[in-house]
Amino acid sequence: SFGWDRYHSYESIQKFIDGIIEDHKDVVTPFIIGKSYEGRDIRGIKISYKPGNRGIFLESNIHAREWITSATCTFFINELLNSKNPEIRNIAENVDWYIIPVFNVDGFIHSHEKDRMWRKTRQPTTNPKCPGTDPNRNFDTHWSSDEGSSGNPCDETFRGAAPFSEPECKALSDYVRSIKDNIGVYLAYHSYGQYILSPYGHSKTEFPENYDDMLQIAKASYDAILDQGYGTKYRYGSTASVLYVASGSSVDYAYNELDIKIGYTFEFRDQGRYGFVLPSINILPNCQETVAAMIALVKESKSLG
Ligand code: 0X9
Ligand code: ZN
Repeated sequence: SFGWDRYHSYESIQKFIDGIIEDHKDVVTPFIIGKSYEGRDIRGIKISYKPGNRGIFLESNIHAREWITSATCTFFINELLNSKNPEIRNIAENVDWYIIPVFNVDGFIHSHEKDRMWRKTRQPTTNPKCPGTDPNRNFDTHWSSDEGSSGNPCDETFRGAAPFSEPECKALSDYVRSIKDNIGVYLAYHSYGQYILSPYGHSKTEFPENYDDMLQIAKASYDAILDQGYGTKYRYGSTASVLYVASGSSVDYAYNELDIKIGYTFEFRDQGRYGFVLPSINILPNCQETVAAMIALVKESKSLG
């Protein structure tokens, strides 16, 4: 059966999602944003307990090898629907959650079946030896900025031949645009490094006009993670100032082009000892820390209005 003691295959995660949809028909609505390059459906679920809630959008596993992200995302879904903890009930019932547990489906399967360290999509490029584009550099915002992405198909941060050359990214953009008036927060789950990153990714010297608000919310999440008692320390701030320059990401796209004015990239455990190949003993603690971070994030962003 499905559990959080190990990592699961794509098929197993799909079955988990099917079960969730079946068991919670009254509050869960499945959606499909489109198809991957290899023709698979990119699936998500909307969790809504009542009309009129503001929405939070959450994508996970845009990078194929970051398995801890979909493990944590499925745990979070399960908590939203089944937990009796009043703080979790509060964020489940007073927010509309739009969640895509495995965004880069082709890459995820490739990472499971062929190459554990695969990051990108699977669409061919101009170089037959180097397929795949970094989907988190393919969004149409500061897309050609040289420092924040690569023009070389053999690089891990290849931006693609054009903005939205990847059907997955185009589908995500179209879908989020269609619901953007309901969305107050855009979240992306990544690993690793233990960071809570806000826009911008494209510049170290420019900051969003509401950067202070985003720092305040990030700090609340940081505190909540530390409070879990595992000694897990995150760092927070803008992507470019605390991590590195990265342009054309989904979170920056949502911020700059879709007017979703709160956005974070969560970089989960660890800080490099195991990196992307995080031992499964970490899954549950990472899940607990993330649920605490989500509770704090919702609370703090509400207090800002
Ligand atoms: O480089 C990335 O895409 C992310 N790090 S990762 O190691 N998971 O690949 C950071 C994304 C930063 N996000 C923004 N530019 N907003
Ligand atoms: Zn990533």
